[in-house]
Amino acid sequence: MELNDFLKEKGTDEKLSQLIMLFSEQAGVIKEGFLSARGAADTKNVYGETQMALDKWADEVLIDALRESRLVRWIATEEQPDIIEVDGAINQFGVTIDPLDGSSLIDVNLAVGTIVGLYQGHVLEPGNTMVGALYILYGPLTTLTYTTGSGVHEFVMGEDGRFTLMQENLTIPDGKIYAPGALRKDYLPYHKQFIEQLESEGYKLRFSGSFVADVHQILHKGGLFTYPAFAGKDSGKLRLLFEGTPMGKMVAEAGGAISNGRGNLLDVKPSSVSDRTPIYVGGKREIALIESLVKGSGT
Ligand code: P6P
Repeated sequence: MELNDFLKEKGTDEKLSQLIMLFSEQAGVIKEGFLSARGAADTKNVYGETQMALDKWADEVLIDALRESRLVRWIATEEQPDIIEVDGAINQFGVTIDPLDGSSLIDVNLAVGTIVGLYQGHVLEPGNTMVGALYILYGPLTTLTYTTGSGVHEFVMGEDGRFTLMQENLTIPDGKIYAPGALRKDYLPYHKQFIEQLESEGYKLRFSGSFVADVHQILHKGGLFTYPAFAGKDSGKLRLLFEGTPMGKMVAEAGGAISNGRGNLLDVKPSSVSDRTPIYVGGKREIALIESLVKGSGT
């Protein structure tokens, strides 16, 4: 079944369906760009990171498409310093976008992706207010996974650029994969104890450097992704709005959970678009373990 027909069959809000379809239509455009707009650009984003030409290009493609459609009122992206308000918006949706998460991996042909958070209004709200989330993963297959609060569903892009259903009502299984970001030498004591506990239980390390790809693997095979707070960086590395919240919404809808170590990350209200956060995302068992270790550590 094609994505559009599936959205209709599920009785998805018409305007929200149009927005999801818009992103699905950009997937082919971005994928084609991988062969042309490569190599680092000469600019830096708000985080001081060199912007890959592809990051900037994909950001512009998505922003232009959203502006032209007028389907959203607010657009926040990881590549833009400020939230964009769309002139003449016909809906009140807000979207948060990481246009190409893991983009530095394109040069070594590893999977990267576009991460999108969908809000009924402004985007500086807790993740549990989202009306949905989606990500497009550019790997051996190009897939689109979305939720609008009624299950998590995965589609695969065909030669014609259209997405057909691959898996409905995806749920995170029990599994023993862990994706540990940050340097071991910088682990805080409770985090070191957590990682050692997982390793003692036989968890296998799978970390690619692309958050969206690593979380996708854990969504399908079980386990946990973490990019924690670490020595000198209480907020860790990853972005709350563009990485943690949308992928956390997805995993939570699939029966997992996301935490900053102290509690549900989806309860956190962002203070700005550039907020960073420690992230633990995956199975509820692993999340309960880290939260108990943090609580017991008194930090
Ligand atoms: P490190 C990519 O730059 C990213 O934001 C995430 O996709 C990924 O999980 C993380 O950073 C990788 O960080 O420090 O291992 O390079």
